[in-house]
Amino acid sequence: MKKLIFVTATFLFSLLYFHADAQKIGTFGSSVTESAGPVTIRIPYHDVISYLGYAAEGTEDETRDGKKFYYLYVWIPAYAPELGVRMMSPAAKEGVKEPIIVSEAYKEHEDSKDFFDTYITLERSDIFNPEDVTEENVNGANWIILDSNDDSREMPKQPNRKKYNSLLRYGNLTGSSEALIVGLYRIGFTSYKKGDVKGTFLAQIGSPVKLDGVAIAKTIEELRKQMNLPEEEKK
Ligand SMILES: [Ca+2]
Repeated sequence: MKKLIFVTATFLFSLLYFHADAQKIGTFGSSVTESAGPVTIRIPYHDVISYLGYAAEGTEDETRDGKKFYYLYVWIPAYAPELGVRMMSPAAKEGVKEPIIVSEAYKEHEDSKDFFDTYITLERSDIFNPEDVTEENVNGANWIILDSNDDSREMPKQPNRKKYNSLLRYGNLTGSSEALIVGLYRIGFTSYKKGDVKGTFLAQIGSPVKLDGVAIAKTIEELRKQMNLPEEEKK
């Protein structure tokens, strides 16, 4: 009971905290909930990996339906019952725990106040073996959009006080849909609005089970490095 009271108090405190400062992000809760009286809390993900990035004009990976898409590649090395993906702009660092992957673009624009209305997708490729993760294969891969989200009320407000940050949970943790199989995934991020996307962002991937060997990177070269695969020969 003591633990429950503590959790409830922490939850209520975090609500106040969010209200006081929109630029902080709380723990990343899974689909599994626990009720303590009138308060229902989400059980936090066991593993959370964070990525700090910066999106700017001319750095997009692809234009889809007039929207400039940026991708983060994710290698899932073991069956995952659920994955949570959330994204906020501008990036918040306070309270974000290791492991944090800090992109070069972020390091260069760390102090930028720019932000954008985020929109995320979780996509799965037809690449299921680590050896097949090559630039050529990834460029020719077929991608299926598993889920997407524009605005989540669970996320902190943006500096303009709008709740335009994004969050999604995908999997069968609560028995609703399919689990995530081993393979290459990507998170697509863009702005709800068409046109230029500019600003810092924090992207997080949460898993309810320990996922050793999960790799997240902006490029396939970086991803291969994290997966302990040899460097590809430049053609
Ligand atoms: Ca949005």
